[in-house]
Amino acid sequence: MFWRSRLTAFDFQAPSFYKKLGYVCYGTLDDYPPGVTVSYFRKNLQERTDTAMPEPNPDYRLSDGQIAAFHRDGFLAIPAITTQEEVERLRAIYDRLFERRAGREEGNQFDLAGADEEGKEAALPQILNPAKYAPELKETRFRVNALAIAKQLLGPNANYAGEHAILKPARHGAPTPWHQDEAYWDPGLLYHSISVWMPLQEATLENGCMQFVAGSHKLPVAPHRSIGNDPRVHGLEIAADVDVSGAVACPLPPGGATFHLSSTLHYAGPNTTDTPRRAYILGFNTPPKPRPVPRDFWWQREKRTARQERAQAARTTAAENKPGNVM
Ligand SMILES: O=C(O)CCC(=O)C(=O)O
Repeated sequence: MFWRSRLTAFDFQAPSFYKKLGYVCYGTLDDYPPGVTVSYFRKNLQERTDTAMPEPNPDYRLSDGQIAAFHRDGFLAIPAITTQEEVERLRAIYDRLFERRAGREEGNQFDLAGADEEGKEAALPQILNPAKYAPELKETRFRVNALAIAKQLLGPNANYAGEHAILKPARHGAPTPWHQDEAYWDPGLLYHSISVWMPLQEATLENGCMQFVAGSHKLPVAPHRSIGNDPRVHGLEIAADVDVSGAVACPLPPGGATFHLSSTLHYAGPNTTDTPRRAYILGFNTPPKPRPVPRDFWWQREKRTARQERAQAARTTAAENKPGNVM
């Protein structure tokens, strides 16, 4: 979209200054007032999709260049996907969910990078499906704009596929090791899927911004294992020799976003700063299809986590408490 800017400048207002800024003079009036020339300028202003603070906009558009870069590299970063007002509101909800340990009993809040023992501070706390515990998260500009972008990147059938929140506590938030998201998922399915990662404060190299290996989305899913090769840990790390020397770090302002495919190799460093690093992540996909030849993700069978145990116990209690269930 173009906007037209117009301005008027007298001689003593240095019209040459406006020419340097790209304004075109389309007329002058001499002796107005006597002895003074007035110049009329205009300029077309192009809306900047890279810095606009988007309102909820189901028609939000990436540029052709951004879409091509995403398909070439397997990731993309933009400086704004929602407003600063919304970031502040989300940050308050986010902190409340972690403080009250929302989802812990159901196995939906746990330590992604540790054995998740009760009473031990988590190194990398994660909440799966935070909107289950704060339904207001379903009504955000972030969600509307992320879906609009997902449709451009994956096609019109793309839809919401889940969400999570990963907190790196101040000073001791653990790194999120190099991994491909698909290593967590069903090895029998063919995915066409993206994650939209939004920081709720500035994301920097020092507090754990996202980093990606460009082009890695074209590689198959590499062997993974639980972090530290400890099957009690939910989080995965790549267990193959991969070259990450050319990784691209994506620092972002609050409310910016990165997009990556489920096979793109990525990492986020530890948080060495005095403030928490909060990331809120939405997933989108087109309906997954069965793979002609299923893969073997043996690392999934090895896991024995406290989170799985809590989830199983919660399912058993729910089944026992179902109306009509006589013990
Ligand atoms: O926020 C992080 O530390 C890592 C996020 C991540 O791995 C993801 O969104 O896939």
